[in-house]
Amino acid sequence: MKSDQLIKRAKERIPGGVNSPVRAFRSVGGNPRFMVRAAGSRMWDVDGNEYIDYVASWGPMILGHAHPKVIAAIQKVAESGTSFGTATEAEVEMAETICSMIPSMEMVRMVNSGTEATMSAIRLARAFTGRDKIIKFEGCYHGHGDAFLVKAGSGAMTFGSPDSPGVPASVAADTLLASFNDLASVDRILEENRNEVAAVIVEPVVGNMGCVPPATGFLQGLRTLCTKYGSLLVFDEVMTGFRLAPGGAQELYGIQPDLTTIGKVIGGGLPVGAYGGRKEIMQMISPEGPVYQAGTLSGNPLAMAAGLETLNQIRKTRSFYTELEQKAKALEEGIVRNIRTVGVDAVYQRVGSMSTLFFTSSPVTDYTTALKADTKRFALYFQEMLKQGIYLPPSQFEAAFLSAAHSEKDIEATISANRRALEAVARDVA
Ligand code: KE4
Repeated sequence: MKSDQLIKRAKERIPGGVNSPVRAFRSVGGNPRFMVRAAGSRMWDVDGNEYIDYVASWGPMILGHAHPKVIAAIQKVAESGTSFGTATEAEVEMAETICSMIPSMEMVRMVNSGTEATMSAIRLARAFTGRDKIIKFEGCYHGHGDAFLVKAGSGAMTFGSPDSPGVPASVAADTLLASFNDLASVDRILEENRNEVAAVIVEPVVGNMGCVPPATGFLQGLRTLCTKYGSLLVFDEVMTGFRLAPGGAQELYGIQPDLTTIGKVIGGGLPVGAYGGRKEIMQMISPEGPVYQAGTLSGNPLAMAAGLETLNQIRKTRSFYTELEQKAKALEEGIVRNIRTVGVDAVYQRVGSMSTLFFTSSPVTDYTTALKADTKRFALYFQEMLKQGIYLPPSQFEAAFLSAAHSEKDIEATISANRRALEAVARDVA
């Protein structure tokens, strides 16, 4: 297949043949498929194979691929130039839109990736509090900034390198690790490092161990502990922002973080990230304040156009999230029915339109229970689904995403493919 020839060429010049590790199919086997086109819920590879897509470019494509209005917005703006390196009106519009949808973000700064957003948010939290340490959770992923590659999730977890070489011990020493859904672990670390922890950063709904919801009271508990110990609560909503509700997970769970990082959806598929929060904190950012952060293409016209149109499409459809929830629920009911009928050890976890099918017998609530999942069975399941034209994230430790473009027919086809794939796993186990 052309994909097989392309990966050979790619590996000559690109590490692993990919520009982001999770695309490499390393943990699921076989060669990655090279895509050439996508529209709505579908993608096509270089060999003409068609797929129903549940990666959605790892979250951004919540409207579906190549939404006509988004494409038109990019085309229109591109004709007037692609980047000026100056202030533009679209950036003001984007900032006002984000702040109106996520009220805890009184001010916001655009950057070019989720990694830049989280790196900047942590630098700002350290400056604001005058403290150096941060707390993150095992299995959470906040991009590839040095401070976060400590027991990180996503690709780092997939390839068994949660603590990447190249991160100086001195940097890693300032990153303290707590367990997700375990408030006592957070309280203990804050107490042992009293007045030294600048921030607690968390994926309010974890996507990067696979989908792991917060236990009741966990997020509120984090809010209370951060206030008690004078640490900032940073919600990393790069994945959950605008995905779970117009105001992200913080709206869904009613929690007010001090800083929030976002990305993905607000770029409509173009490179983007942003961080923001309370005005008194954000005013420390250069040139208003002394905390330096910059970016050649931050707030660039094309990403602003794609992102603004995406957000406009979401906001103009009053039933946007209700319809997404109905489809996601129907898919969940079908898959849960299949798990029961086929009788495999698998657990389906979902929040809104993000979900993961774990090959394990008990609920996944944290890093330890996530690691119990059988990645070999997941690999077999992934390949069986791929054969049937269903494109899932190629890792047990990732979330799958539904878009507004997925039809009831897509859902039915996915449920039948899931049944056959689970039967293949059951046969393999027998
Ligand atoms: P980027 O630097 O990849 O734009 O964003 C980093 C990031 C930060 N925070 C959260 C919660 C994230 O999920 C991410 C990136 N997500 C992964 C998918 N698990 C991106 C896919 C990839 O690495 O190729």
